Amino acid sequence: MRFRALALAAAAVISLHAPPASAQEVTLRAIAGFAEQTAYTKGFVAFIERVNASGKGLVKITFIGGPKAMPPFEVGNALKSGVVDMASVTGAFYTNLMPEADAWKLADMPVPELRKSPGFAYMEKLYADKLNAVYLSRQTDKTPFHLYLTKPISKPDLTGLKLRITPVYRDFFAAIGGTVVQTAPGEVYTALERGVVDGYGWPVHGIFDLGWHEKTKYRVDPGFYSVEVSVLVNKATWEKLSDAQRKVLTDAGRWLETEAVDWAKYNAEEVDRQAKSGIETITFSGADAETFRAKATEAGWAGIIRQSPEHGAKLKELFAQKP
Ligand code: 173
Repeated sequence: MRFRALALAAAAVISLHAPPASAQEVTLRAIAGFAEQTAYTKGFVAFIERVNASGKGLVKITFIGGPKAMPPFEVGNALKSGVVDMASVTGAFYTNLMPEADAWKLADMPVPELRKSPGFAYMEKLYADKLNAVYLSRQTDKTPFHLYLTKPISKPDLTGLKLRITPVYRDFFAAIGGTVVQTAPGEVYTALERGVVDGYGWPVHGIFDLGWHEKTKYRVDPGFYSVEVSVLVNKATWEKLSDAQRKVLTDAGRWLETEAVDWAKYNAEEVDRQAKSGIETITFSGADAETFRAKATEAGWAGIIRQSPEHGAKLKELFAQKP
């Protein structure tokens, strides 16, 4: 992996010295934090194709690849340092650099509204300051996370269970008694197969893309939080672009944000597909459902504020304000 990072850095240096394809055309190098068969990376590739078509002669994006090219938890570093110019990634993968990014999960607003909210502007500034990045496009909307299990539970209590997590789920699952172990998505299948974990956190959609349905027995309802996957651009790269080049990226970013995928429809299809493949639903209702969701929110904010007291408290206040 270290060798790959070096190879990427070397390629970045070489590309600086290569003659440009045309006087104005700039080539940007893009990486994805999720595997190529996921809806996120498929959407990102569609965005890249759109940029390459509409930006001909102005801007071209080269897609380097997903987690096979770079471990997901290193994408933030690569973007911040400029080893890559652009990334499709979720905040949970770069909390080492910007713990506040994990707070997107707690913004309970549809994306078009969120974009106009005061919390969004505050986050944009944190991206510039902490990740040296420009926030271009939010890929996901209207999507909750869920707890998936290989063993049944009857109440919101994970005592005795070992769960695969990322920072998204850590404080919540621990708050309701779970033992947590962090892994990249690429290690979940093996962890389930070997019985190293009894379950995992993941969005309502996507488990078929990675084959996890084969090892999953239950989905716990209700879901919690909002799934965030976004396209980010290195700030120095962005600042070197002309207005016309930025417009190509911004327009394609808006398309990806609002038109490319109907997430509500995709999610409903995935729930259906899970049921058909034999995954049972464990549904909490009444007080149990309320406890489950309230603990998620409470533990989620407590975790953000613990890691970033000042910005965390501010984001909690701002994400409660609609535009
Ligand atoms: O890996 C994860 O479970 C995770 O944090 C995540 C975040 C956004 C979309 C999909 C997964």
